[in-house]
Formats: sequence, C-alpha cells, structure tokens
Amino acid sequence: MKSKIVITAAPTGPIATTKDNPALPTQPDEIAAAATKAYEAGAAVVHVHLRDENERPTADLKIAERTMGLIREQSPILIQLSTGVGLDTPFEDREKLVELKPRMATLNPCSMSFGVGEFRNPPAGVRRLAARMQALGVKAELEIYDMGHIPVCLSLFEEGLLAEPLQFSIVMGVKGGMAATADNLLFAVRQLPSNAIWQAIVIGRPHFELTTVALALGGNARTGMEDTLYLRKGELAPNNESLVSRLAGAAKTLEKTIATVEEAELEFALGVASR
Ligand code: KMH
Ligand code: ZN
Repeated sequence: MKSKIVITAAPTGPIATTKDNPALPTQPDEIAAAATKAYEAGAAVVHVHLRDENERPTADLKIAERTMGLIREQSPILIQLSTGVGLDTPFEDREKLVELKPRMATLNPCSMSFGVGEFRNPPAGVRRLAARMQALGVKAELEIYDMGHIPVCLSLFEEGLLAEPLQFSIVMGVKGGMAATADNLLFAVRQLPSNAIWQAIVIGRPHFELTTVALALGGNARTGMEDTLYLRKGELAPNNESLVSRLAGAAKTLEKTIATVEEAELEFALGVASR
C-alpha cells in the first residue's frame, strides 16, 4: 500500500463564482496567492482554471501566462493547467493552453453531459491534444467521469499517445458522470493498470469522506473550491488552504506521508520542461 501521497489543490474550477463563496480566487493574483498557501499547507500540485475579469472561464493565453508567472514567483508548486477550461470554451481554444508548457495538464477523454451543459471532447481533438502534450513533455492527467472512459484512455496508451506511468483522476459527483460512491470508486480503481497512479476527485457533499476513502485505498488526493465550497454542511470554506490542511490532517491520521514537490515530480515521471 502506498504510504506517500500527493495532494493537488484545485482552488477555482469553472463553475462556482464569488456569489457562491466570496473567498473563491478568480483573478491571477488571487489564484497565485491561493496556490502558495496551498503549497504551504501540503499541496505539491495546483490544478489551475483561469477566469476573465468577469469571472467567466477562459483559455486566454495572456491570463494563463500571467497566472503561471505569478505562481512560479511565489513557490515551487507544480502547475497543472486544466484543458477542461469551461463548458462554453471551444476545444480548439482549450488545447492551445498546453503550448505554455505547464508541467502537467488535464486530458478529458470523452464528450458527456455535464450538469445542464455539454462537455465536448471529440475523439480526433483528444488524440491531437494527447500527441501535442507528449511532444511538449506535458504530463497528462486522465479525467475519468464514467467507467467507459478508462478503456478509451488505455486505447490512447496503446496508440502511443500517453507515457507511463498513466495518471488517472476518478471524478465522481458530476451530473452526467458516475455518482460519488465508494462502490464506484472501487470498481473504477480495479480497472486501472496495476502501475497506474490515481486520485479521486469528489464533487459536492461527500467530498471529504470519499476523498479520505481514496487515500486509505492507496490513492492520491485532491481538494479545493473547485470540488467543494464547504468545509462542512452549512459552513463555507474560508479559503482553499483550510481544505488542503484538513486533507493533510486526514492523510497524517492514516499514517501517510505527504509528498514534496520533488517526490511528486519523481512519482509522475515529469519531463524537464521549465517549471
Ligand atoms: N472539473 C472537474 C469535474 C479539468 O479541469 O480538466 C474535473 C476537472 C477536469 O478538474
Ligand atoms: Zn478542473
């Protein structure tokens, strides 16, 4: 059983606004400050979504560059750009983000309903993006929202579009994907190759308890306001670092050690692209 775990902080996401939680970081300086505090609380990776000045999800390369620059100035935390971006952003704009060479980026393998919206990930675009990420040395995190997404990723690997170790997120709780249950988590993890790295992304109310189940099962863990706006029922999270600290506390209770940035780089076999 894995004893060292990587914590990823997801401070913003594409959906919530400051109306939902006034502490949500949306602007480049706010996202960078949240990343730094998350690093200090134990996160080795920050999963970054960008917003414009009106808080709308964006794939604007200038905003991305500015955000990445500010994060890098403040801490060594590994930057994982979301190529999911937001439901209204065309795939062709989303894929350009990897040209900025973050150390890691998400790869969403399939199209699906996503709440009341549509998440468009056409097979040809996914293959083009996977190939480009590999050429640029950007490590793919494979987002699994339903069981059928796993064999699609394994096909991408067989086609030479992904490098080992494969890194999966089992995403639960999105309407249109699998529900957030321990049964679904276990079933999904059993389908992964034995040398795969994985974490749970649990959206909504069971966020903390099911993320902790994933930790106990040997997964990595992600938390942040992208996944839950609340510390507990009725209590909004005052910031992202409180969510990271709580998760780090659960990991320590389970006698896991928390990976440093250097240890995470080794686990994910990251390329030597500049931070
Ligand atoms: N928003 C989560 C449901 C991405 O940004 O590419 C999954 C996610 C994927 O974080
Ligand atoms: Zn995301």
